[in-house]
Amino acid sequence: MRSEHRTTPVRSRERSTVTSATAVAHPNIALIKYWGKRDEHLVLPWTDSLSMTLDIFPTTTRVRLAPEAEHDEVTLDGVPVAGEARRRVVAFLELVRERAGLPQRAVVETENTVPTGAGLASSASGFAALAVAAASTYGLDLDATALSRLARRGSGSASRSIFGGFALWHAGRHTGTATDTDLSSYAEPVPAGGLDPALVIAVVDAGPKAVPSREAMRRTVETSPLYRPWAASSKDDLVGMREALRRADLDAVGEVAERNALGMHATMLAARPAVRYLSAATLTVLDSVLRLRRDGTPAYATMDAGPNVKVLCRRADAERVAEAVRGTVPGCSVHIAGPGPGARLLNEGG
Ligand code: 2P0
Repeated sequence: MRSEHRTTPVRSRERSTVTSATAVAHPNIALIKYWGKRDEHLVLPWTDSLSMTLDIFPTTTRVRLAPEAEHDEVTLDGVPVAGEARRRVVAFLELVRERAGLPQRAVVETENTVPTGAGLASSASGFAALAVAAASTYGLDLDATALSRLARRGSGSASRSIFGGFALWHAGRHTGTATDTDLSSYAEPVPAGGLDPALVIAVVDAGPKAVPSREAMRRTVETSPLYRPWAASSKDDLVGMREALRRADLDAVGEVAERNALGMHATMLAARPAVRYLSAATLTVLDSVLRLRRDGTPAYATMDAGPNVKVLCRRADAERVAEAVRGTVPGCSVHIAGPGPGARLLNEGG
């Protein structure tokens, strides 16, 4: 079902469209995971999720109107994008054009600094930046909540990258009209004052993933006997996570995040056929996290749709954690991230 409603006022095209706009957004790492959609077209998840937006690996996207063009042109790091990736960007632009009532095609130029397709959430920063830049270029006057809903339609996790720091993405109402459910699913910031966290990102493999997360999610929901129990326990995890953030209790945040991520991977391992993103190198890094904890350094692991490991720790311990992780896997690159900013417009040309 198409959602043709307008979520916020749309300015007249004469007054507010610009020739081009550029936006920057950062990836986010979920501490309570999003895994599984109840509506693929509207990108509505089964569960709430909660993430930290990073201060590294920004994506910068420029959207320029191309009045004479018959097709959209999409490039990533200067190279034309084809196939499924292009189809998703064009479908997103169609949604924006439909809401704006403006048929013009666009040139979309994206510069990514995160290894694409490595389970490091490049689609989150990518569609958050695209949502902000495209909304501006096509003259949609959207507040942050509406931008979060719009970014969600490109990629679920992008709804969270609209915001800096910690963000909670509401699964939204499960009943009602498509309009009701669409409006009820968006991200919002979560206060976490007093916490001074870092995520140490161990990239053990920067290559593209074997199974796209979209397909892996679908297979998990449809075939894994562990999916429903995990989704139910994730509700409790979110309650625990919010309480731990409120208390600025890093150990509690880490414990909940680690069990939520391991549970998500358990759902995939039980899917038919199994989806296994965790590699031998992943387990080696997980062992080093256990050793750190045993030796008295609070460090907790989370993994996404890939073999790379993100280790939550105190900012003050980040260098030591990075050092411990770096030595464990040959060729592993390690990055330290803190909480980063929300998506924003860089300029408006025209
Ligand atoms: C997350 N992941 O919460 C989870 C944990 C991966 C594992 O969001 O189909 O690229 O575009 O909505 O957002 C990856 O999924 O999926 C993801 P779509 P997305 O960060």
